[in-house]
Amino acid sequence: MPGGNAHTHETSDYAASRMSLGPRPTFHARAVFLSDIHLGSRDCHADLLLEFLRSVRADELILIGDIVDIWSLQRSFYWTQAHTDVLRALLARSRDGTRVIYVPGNHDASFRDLCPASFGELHIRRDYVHQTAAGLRLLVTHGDEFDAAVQCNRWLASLGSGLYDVALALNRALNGLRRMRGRGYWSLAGFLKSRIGNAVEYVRRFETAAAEAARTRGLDGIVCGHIHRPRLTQHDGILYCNDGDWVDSCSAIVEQTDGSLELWQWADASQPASISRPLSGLARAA
Ligand SMILES: [Mn+2]
Repeated sequence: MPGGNAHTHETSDYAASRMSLGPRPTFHARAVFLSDIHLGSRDCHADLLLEFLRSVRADELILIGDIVDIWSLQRSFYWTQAHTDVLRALLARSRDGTRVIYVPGNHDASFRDLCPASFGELHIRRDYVHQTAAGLRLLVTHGDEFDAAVQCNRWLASLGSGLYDVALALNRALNGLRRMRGRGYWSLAGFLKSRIGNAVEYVRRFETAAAEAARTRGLDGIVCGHIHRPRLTQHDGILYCNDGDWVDSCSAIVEQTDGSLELWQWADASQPASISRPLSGLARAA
């Protein structure tokens, strides 16, 4: 494994090479959903997230858990200036007119004890209902509450999480090589996840359980994170949005001012210099 400084250095160089291609215009969104940032973990792409935060303004910034990885910090302490900068950038938004909603996840579950609480325009909630400009009402929750619905085999699940850590370590090494050869970020973990049968079944069960939770509450859809699998789709008429993560896919769900929802992937291997790319869009009249 690379040392902490080496990793930070590489990430900074990569961000700098992208920034040198010219300033990006600031994009205005109605809402931005982010989760699974995992500050305090060496896999967090804090530099890429800072780039993203500098490029997007939103009326509402919705943080859906695992923002600070307290589990990882307890195992081994890892923190860089970029991690502090991300926290500062998120808190700064709550002071400059952005309504910030923070729904804690399982890796930052200690903050659940605070729910509900408000500090100016920073609101900490156990869950939340967001209404889009198109009138859709979406349940916002981290998603670890659906673990029970998908874990038919605990042994396989814990093996899966061990393998996932190995894939992330390989991912770091691979992207170090790609940077040396002038190539953009590419997600090995994402590639593997999309091709392993058991993972596909796991994701399907998770999505079904999540969509069902929204349906039970009489809502139009759900925005969640937790499984690090960015996706924007429908399950039997219920909208399922997963904003992915910032340890692997570097993705966000973005609501445009007209109410359409998009999944953005910030680091794009084929177009490393591009402004984030809408993968797919979906809008439905209320
Ligand atoms: Mn989680």
